[in-house]
Amino acid sequence: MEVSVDNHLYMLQNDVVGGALSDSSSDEEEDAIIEELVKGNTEVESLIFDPNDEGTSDQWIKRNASLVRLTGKHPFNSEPPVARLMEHGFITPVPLHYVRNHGPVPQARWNDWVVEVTGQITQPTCFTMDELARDFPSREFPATVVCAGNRRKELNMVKQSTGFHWGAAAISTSVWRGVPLWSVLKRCGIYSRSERALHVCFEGAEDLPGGKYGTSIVREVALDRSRDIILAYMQNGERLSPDHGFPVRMIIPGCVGGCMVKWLKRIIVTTKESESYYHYKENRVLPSHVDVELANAEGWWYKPEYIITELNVNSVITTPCHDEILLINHWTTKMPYVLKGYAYSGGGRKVTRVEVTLDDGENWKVCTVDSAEKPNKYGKYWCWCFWSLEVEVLDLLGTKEIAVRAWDKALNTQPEKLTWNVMGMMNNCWFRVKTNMCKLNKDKIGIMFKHPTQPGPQSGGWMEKEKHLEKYSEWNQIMNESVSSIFWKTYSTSEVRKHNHVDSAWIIVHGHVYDCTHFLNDHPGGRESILVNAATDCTVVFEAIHSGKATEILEQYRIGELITTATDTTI
Ligand code: HEM
Ligand SMILES: Nc1nc2c(c(=O)[nH]1)N[C@H]1C(S)=C(S)[C@@H](COP(=O)(O)O)O[C@H]1N2
Ligand SMILES: [Mo]
Repeated sequence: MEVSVDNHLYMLQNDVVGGALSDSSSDEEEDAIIEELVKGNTEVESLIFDPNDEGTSDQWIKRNASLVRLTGKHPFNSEPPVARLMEHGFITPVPLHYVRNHGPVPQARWNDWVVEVTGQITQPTCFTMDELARDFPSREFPATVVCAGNRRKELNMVKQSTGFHWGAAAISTSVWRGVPLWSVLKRCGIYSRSERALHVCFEGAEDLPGGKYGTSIVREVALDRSRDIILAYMQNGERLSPDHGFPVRMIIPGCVGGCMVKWLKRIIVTTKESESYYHYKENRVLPSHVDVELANAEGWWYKPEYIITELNVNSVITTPCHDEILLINHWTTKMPYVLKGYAYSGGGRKVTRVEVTLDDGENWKVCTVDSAEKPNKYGKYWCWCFWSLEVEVLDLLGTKEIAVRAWDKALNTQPEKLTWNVMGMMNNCWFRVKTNMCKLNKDKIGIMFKHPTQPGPQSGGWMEKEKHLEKYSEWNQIMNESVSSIFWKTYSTSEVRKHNHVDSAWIIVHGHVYDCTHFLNDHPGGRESILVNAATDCTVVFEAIHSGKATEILEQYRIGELITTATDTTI
């Protein structure tokens, strides 16, 4: 029953999108259709002042409460529940768009924002927002934004990387409007054939622990009209929202989200690539044997060949969803079941094939692929697509695992096994959903589906179970705790609670007490992320964010053990 209702919705959605944006429709028709899609979508996802933002520098921003927070209260990094993301189909409502913020959101105003274009150009210029919006022709088109860390939690289950736990929903699609980058650079007189001006750097507005957020692309890419690179000031028909870069951000279709600088303040044309800390320390895939120490010792961060620009081909199963139960009985075994998900690739390469295996790669079934967008005039595709495959419930009964892989126009496909890398980037191994038989009651059985992970601190994926079994036994843990309380000073919860400010910031992790005061200014996540959690137990969120390296550093700040007494808990 549930299966068929769900299918029906999906069909409706794709009829509208697929039919509407097919090759035959005119530009006006397309505009009208995009408008309809956007309108239908934004109304259903509400925005509120989230209590989680209270006391942080983002408390002025309204957000959607269903987003899953991946780094605690602050900074705001979140993804939508994947089922909810898929419900909306091709265009993601802005409130549900995943968010990746390295720090506080700048409180910007349209009227006094300027974008400075500077460096190796003949006419350095500062543009106001009105000038950008009025004095240049604009382009509007749908483009999918994906974080290079999408699906990182699967890698983290093998070994924690330096990145936090993205699930499979660090991806969203919007209709963006903005000024083509080439036209801005041309207006400012970028040298046409010069050895000097090789890179175009972008810089954001926030002050972060590592300085300004910034990255760069090479001049040829920046000026390549087939790439549709824009300075975007509208998303889904409205001005940008604070979390997505208001008033203006870069959109570099087909590339990783990390290239698309938000709250854009400066464009610098230079002989050298971006010198931002974030350009070097993020958005790279280093070889598997390289950890933080080796990367520092041997300068791996600075080897240009490991930088990520274009997205790789990827696909994910979204139906069945995690923990979905499919009832098995005399009738249902003969019924069809429709597997579904999304797929994308980078560089404008179309997803040309999606395949599902029910026997660990022995045989592959070819899925139906719905590419809702029309390619640009250079034949490039900037958006995700949706795939589906009808199987019989009986087929699902006979398998332990459903896996998916996609192919793109260049015949790139996804690897069977994951490739661990220190920053946990670009995971695109086959997405595997496990099936478990379960007894629902005396005479009812079902298949329960398990996704590899659940995003952020949420537990439940099949990879997490495997990891948990490997970890120390409960007995060891109890022993450790009782032994350490003999050697360490002990503190009550009410004592710890007093240390919640800049001059004394304590935290509790796994029942140990840490004084982080002297680490505040060195913290790669910023001092605010510790301060908003000071004096509380942040075990779950600490574990979900940090690498082994961070755990080592944390130990230097241990001052004692927490004791919980009956009186304490009633305070
Ligand atoms: C003394 C205590 C702490 C230490 C030693 C520490 C250490 C680190 C380190 C080394 C990183 C870089 C990533 C990595 O190597 O894992 C990091 C990032 C981060 N930490 Fe902490 N941390 C501490 C406490 C906290 C607390 C209490 C929170 C909040 C619950 C927090 C939130 C974050 C965030 C949000 C990031 C940034 C993640 C990103 O933007 O990529 N940290 N921390
Ligand atoms: N100024 C600035 N730009 C930024 C970031 C940031 O923290 N600051 N994060 C980057 C990363 S890593 C990603 S994945 C995308 C996310 O865009 P979104 O939050 O609109 O989804 O923005 C990029 N641009
Ligand atoms: Mo990202």
